[in-house]
Amino acid sequence: MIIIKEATFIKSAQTMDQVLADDRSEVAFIGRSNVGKSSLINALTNRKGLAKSSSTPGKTRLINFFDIKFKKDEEDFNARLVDLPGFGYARVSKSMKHEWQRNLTQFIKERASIRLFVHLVDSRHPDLEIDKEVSSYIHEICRPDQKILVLFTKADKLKQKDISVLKKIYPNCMMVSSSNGKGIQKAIDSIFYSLFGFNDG
Ligand SMILES: Nc1nc2c(ncn2[C@@H]2O[C@H](COP(=O)(O)OP(=O)(O)O)[C@@H](O)[C@H]2O)c(=O)[nH]1
Ligand SMILES: [Mg+2]
Repeated sequence: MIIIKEATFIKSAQTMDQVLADDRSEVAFIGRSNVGKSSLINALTNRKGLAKSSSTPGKTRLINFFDIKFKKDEEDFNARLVDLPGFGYARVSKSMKHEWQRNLTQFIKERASIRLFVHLVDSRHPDLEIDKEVSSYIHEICRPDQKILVLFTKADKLKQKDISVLKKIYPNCMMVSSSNGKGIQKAIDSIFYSLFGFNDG
């Protein structure tokens, strides 16, 4: 079993010169405001207040860094979770062309240590234009040493028939719920194997 045994908030970078040195394997979380990013980071790390979750979208903080330690078979593996608030929003909104949004795009494109992009999509609204744009963007910039994982959030809100419909359209989709824990262990495993390259399964 793989667990995240340590998780520490390191800092929120407001400007690009505040970002951490890229010295560990990183997981970049991308998704529109309110999709459940902070809640998922808390669920994955099993730390309730680690990432601040709220129903009001926070747009001031730019990039949040959390250092984590996985444990598998008595061995420790260091990694970092990078929360990118409002990334998708920044990309598609014409009215938001501030410099930091260009910087954010540049960060995502040029950050050497990102090994995995986790794109969060609300399972109740899987076909939003903003998510299509984000998806095509990350596929466009994704390097050979990087992977992309799509997680459908808030699975607890779906009825059985909604789940069947989603699975028909996205046969291998991973659904998670930070509320009831569904899919969380699978997501941890998937993130771990993407970062550290063991054979999955
Ligand atoms: N039912 C349900 N609600 C969730 C889940 N994850 C997050 N939420 C709620 O959705 C809202 C936004 O969550 P948050 O994690 O702050 O989203 P963020 O803006 O993407 O960081 C909050 O009111 C959460 O309580 C989930 O798995 N199930
Ligand atoms: Mg958040």
